[in-house]
Amino acid sequence: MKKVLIANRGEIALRILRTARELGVKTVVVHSEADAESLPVLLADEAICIGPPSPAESYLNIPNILSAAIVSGADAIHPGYGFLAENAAFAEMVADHGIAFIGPTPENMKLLGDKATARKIAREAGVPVVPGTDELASVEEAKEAAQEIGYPVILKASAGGGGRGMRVVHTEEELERAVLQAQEEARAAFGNPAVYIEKYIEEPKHVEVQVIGDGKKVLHLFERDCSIQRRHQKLLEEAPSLLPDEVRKGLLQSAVRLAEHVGYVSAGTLEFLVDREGNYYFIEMNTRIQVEHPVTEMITGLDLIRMQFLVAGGEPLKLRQKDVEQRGHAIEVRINAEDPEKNFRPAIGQIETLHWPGGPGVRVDSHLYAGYKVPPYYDSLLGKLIVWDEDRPRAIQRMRRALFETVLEGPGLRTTIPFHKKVLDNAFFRRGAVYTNFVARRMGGD
Ligand code: MV4
Repeated sequence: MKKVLIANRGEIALRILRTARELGVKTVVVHSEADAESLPVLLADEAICIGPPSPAESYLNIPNILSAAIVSGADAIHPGYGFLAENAAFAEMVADHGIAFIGPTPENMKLLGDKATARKIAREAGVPVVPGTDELASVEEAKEAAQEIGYPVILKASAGGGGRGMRVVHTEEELERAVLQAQEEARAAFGNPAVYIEKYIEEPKHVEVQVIGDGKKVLHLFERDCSIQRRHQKLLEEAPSLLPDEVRKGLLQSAVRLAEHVGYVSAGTLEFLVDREGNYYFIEMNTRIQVEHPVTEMITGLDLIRMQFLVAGGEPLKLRQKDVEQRGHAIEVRINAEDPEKNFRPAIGQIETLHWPGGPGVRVDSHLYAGYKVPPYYDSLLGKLIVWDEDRPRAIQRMRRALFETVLEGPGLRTTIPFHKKVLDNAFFRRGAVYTNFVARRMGGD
């Protein structure tokens, strides 16, 4: 692999660029007009403007991205996360042009991208799923299934995921309307009205397993707890989770079994819910590198993006599962340009004063620089602050210290830093009493 085109922006474009440079791979960064002064553009070997600020005309603009790859002579494309990262048609077109797609195969994406199909495959692979149905054929079927399962139930869009197109239903009276509305919303949002039903797991932990495959074998790189989220936007993640070892073991084995069952290639994440009795259920798989991958890198000492490059270059994974070691505890906080005092509404601005923390066990993944103007067209992530220490209490203390040092100020700029300081001081968080309703129940969120 001689030259990679990075089809993304912000901190993940910088993250990919860093590993490419260490591998001696030339970098081409595509960018919108709004990102012409971004750090990845400034650091790349080549930069190609692919369109106006709006994502549809730039980072989602397949013809322009493919043209940039051909014109620059890139022999690989890394999609990062979001945008085209899980777009099977894009991955197919990249391969059709003889360019390596650094990520899973289009088949992996098609199979696992449909949430009802992913459930079916999980069942075939003997992986526990939440009691529920495949795609609903009728409202009648929904009623019978809900009777069988017991209320509350949750309706989910097959083409949804990440919390989009979900609806909790508490009684049979509301079920019919809910099914019809969910189908309408799914058709409007995803062009696919298929919905399925699951028993609603009250107060679960949201735990996800990192895997990496080379098409022959799959390794797990342990798990992450992502329960601290607001409206399905993760805010703080940590590795490992706080589950008892026998539950963790089952979860990790299930994840590898499912990924091997589909011949999974590259990095991927299997999401599970774990109830208060320690029962774990597969709910969906993300066929991409994720924002929170650094906490896994910190407890294993591995470079996941590097592993993706090597797999995409045709190298079989050299590591065996027993070589994958886990040490200590890592925590990541997402620093967004949002105002926690104003219901997390966007609060962007120019970065006037910027001081990142450092010292032992502290990592900053951010594209910010002093004077950088945060463009309003994209997500609000300014950067991720990640810490590692020998155990969770020490990691919490280190994160509090790192946040204390961080200075990120500018006219009109507000960030989620004060929110994270409160979470780290919260007694329930400190003793690990963390479930998906943590923000709503413990932080007065919604
Ligand atoms: C669930 C659930 C409870 N029961 N499924 C699916 C997508 C993922 N990002 C969150 N999802 C959930 N699926 C069943 N059967 C709880 C969640 C969930 C959640 C749901 C509503 C509001 C906030 C949530 C935060 C994390 C997990």
